[in-house]
Amino acid sequence: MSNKFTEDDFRWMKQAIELADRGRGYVAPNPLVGCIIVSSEGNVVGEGFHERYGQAHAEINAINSVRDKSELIDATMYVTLEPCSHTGKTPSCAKEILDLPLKRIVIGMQDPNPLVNGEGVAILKKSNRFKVETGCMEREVRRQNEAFVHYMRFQKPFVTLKIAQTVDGYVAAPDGNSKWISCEESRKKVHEWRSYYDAVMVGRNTAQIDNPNLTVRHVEGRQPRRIVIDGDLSLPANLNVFTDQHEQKTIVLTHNKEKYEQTADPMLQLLKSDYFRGETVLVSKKEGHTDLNHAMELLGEMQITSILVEAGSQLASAMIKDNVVDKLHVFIAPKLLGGGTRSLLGVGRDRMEDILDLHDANWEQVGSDMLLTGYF
Ligand code: AOF
Ligand code: ZN
Repeated sequence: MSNKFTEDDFRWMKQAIELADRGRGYVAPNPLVGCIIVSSEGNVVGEGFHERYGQAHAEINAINSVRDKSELIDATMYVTLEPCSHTGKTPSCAKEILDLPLKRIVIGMQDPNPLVNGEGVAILKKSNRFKVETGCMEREVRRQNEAFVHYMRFQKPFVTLKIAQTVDGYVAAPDGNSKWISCEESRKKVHEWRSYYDAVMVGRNTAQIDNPNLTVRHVEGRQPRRIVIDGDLSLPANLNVFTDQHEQKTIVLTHNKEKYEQTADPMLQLLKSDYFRGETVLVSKKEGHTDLNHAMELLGEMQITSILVEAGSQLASAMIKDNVVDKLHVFIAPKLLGGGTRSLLGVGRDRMEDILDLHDANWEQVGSDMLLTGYF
């Protein structure tokens, strides 16, 4: 890391990152952004974050929060993401900043949005009015916006797979029951994640056997969309995800063209008493199954930037095999079953040379469980 940043810079940027995080769950498909303005005397005189999708950007909220504008003279602005150069739903932040008597602008990372992508920094630098420095705590801000960065690069959702297993690698007893392997604290954490991701995904077996709601209940937070892969489009219409109060947030992915066309006909739909008010999406078929890569492409087009997969072993394994998983969370409970359903059934690796080596792996204790987080 370059040494152009001081301990104070890190301290203020850390505060800006923490502020940005308060928008989690509410700003997608846009990024989390936080901004702190520190006076020449070293006091925080303004702060703001991107609170809701479509609303004011962090920099503008921070500027507007400054009560005595004279405090802006020779102040430093800390902003986690490069100020935007474009006029979108709001005017360009870089251009708004140009009018301020600041001395220095410290930026976490360059904006990967092709509409900005260095242009914001160029506008600020060209003015020759302030010192502009990028890359302060870049690793942390990239991680914070991992879904946004991924979505900007691939136009596909950032996919996290969650597994809750016993020490000996089982996710359900031989009778199929999986309630509960992980501890209460772990389950609470999953609800928190649900509120952060744009959507939660399961396959047909989980939808049918567990009949989950996939809602946020153990914590306060935004309800995610729910994606069910029902290749043949034959799941019973009375499942929770198809009938509860969030029914309209459910997306069904199918490769059954014939049945899909029936659901697409509004007249036929209205005749049904159990008419599903969510969305059904036709995905291509690959080796008899829903093509997962195509599914991700289509979900990306629907502006779904992040997905938490809470699938059973079949879909989880298929997703790893098809290379659509970006991040893995495994809860390991201090319990043994000795038999039942394994967490993964095979991910297409037969030789040690092909082993899937997670990077940036981290272990933490959650209640009585261990939680592994790593990246593919
Ligand atoms: C945000 N919040 O605090 C910053 C953003 O559609 P718009 O006009 O809201 O512009 C969205 C883009 O603006 C976004 O993708 C990112 O590139 C840039 N910066 N966006 O929503 C913010 N600073
Ligand atoms: Zn902006």
